[in-house]
Amino acid sequence: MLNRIGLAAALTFFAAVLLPVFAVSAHEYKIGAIEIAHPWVRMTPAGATVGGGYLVIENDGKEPDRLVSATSDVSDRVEIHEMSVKDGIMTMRMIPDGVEIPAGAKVALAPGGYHLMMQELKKPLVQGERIKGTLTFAKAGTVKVEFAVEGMGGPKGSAPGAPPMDHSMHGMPAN
Ligand SMILES: [Cu+2]
Repeated sequence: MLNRIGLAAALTFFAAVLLPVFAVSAHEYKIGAIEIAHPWVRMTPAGATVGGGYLVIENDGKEPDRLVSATSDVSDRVEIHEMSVKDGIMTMRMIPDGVEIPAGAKVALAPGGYHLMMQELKKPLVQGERIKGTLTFAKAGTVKVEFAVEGMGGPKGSAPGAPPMDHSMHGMPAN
């Protein structure tokens, strides 16, 4: 049996081992000049057919690049959407050309703005799971990523006031 000192030493050891694991939860990816921070999707209720995906993209290069497409293991396809509010009316549209990432710029796909839309979900997105997928950039190419499935409020430390986004309207094929 562990005495107190042994237990303290054991706890210190586990803290040292586990802390880097927690740090990894803010996961990042890099391809060419493009850095991708914490791709995540919001958990979905059972029966939901779409899920919203978010991430921050930084272009360290001297030329603009463009996020042109994405895939996920849990959906038939992934679309790139933009949500905006015009004259008090929320609109959502698919952006066929993708999202430009200007040279030296950081672009956030976040609730209320640009986002990825996983269409025709094959299963509910469960908080705590990771979803495998890919992101393709016009210049940098394709990078494999994992989307962390977060709770309804999104990841801790995400922009305050960002409203939970209702993607139910995307159930219509017209979207
Ligand atoms: Cu959308």
